[in-house]
Amino acid sequence: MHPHVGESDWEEGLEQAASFLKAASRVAVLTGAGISAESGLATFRGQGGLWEGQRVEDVATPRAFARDPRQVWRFYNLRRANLAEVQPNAGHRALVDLEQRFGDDFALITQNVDGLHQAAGSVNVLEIHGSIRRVRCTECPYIVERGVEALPDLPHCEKCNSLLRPDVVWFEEMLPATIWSRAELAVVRCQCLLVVGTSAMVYPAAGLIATAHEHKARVIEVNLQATPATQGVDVSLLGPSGTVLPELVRRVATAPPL
Ligand code: BV8
Ligand code: ZN
Repeated sequence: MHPHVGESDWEEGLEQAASFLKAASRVAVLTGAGISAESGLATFRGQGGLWEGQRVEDVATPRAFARDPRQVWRFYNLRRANLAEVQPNAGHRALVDLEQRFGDDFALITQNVDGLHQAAGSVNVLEIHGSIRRVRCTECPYIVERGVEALPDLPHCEKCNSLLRPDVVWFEEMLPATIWSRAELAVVRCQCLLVVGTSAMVYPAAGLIATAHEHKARVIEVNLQATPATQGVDVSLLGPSGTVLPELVRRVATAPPL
């Protein structure tokens, strides 16, 4: 099913996007919840951005956790349970193929905390908002992978018995400095930034698109619909990433690497 743009502009858009990727020696990718939608995971804006009638921005905050840690853990334990039921989709897998073509000159920057890129086989993944597959202690340096196994309603640290929290970045919290600076560097040094399945509303992540422009990189957007970033991108491919990305990567893969 080709997205609703005219046959010719669709073909032209794909060819132009493929030519930007083929001309690049370094590529960076920025993904959002949209790339996991076809795996069956809800997006933020998809649910109208609401949780138990509250704005996600009000549940995923240190203040909300201090006020009602049970409610915040209900939010994350449900997302972990949903994650246990899903698999990466063709969009995730296409980015694995793209990474194979660019090797170390490739960085996958994700806002997603679902770990599906790594589950698909992606290697150089920068989780700028953390992961719900990890938990960390609110008091001691204890941090551990717990995958998607069910957790108690209010998990406690096995070292110091303090409250555990999901190892994610909440609103009004700083992003992990090392991972963020590696993400910024990858965008500053790339010739092409591929932006997939993000509403480009949350900062500083969305700011990476402007950073790419400032450094004369080509920007390709893949989304079901236009976003605040669409006006500024070089090519906007409107369609489901699980369909668009395999087609785009197929066209890049045919050309010999630079
Ligand atoms: C911070 C982890 C310093 C937790 C997340 C500048 C301007 C305005 C506001 C700010 C600013 N700077 C800072 C802020 C405040 C805030 C912010 O950006 N607020 C927004 C709401 C305006 N940023 C912060 O708080 C950041 N920290 O700045 O610290 C500070 C300190 C004190 C006080 C102030 C500042 C921290 C931000 C990170 C928060 N954590 N996630 C968790 O996941 O629970 S953000 C979370 O929401 C996601 O990680 C992601 O980043 C965002 C959701 O966006 P998307 O992933 O894009 O998903 P969405 O549903 O919105 O869109 C899906 C898209 O996919 C749609 O476009 C849809 O069309 C498309 N789609 C759907 N299906 C498909 C598809 N596309 C293709 N194929 C499909 N099949
Ligand atoms: Zn502890």
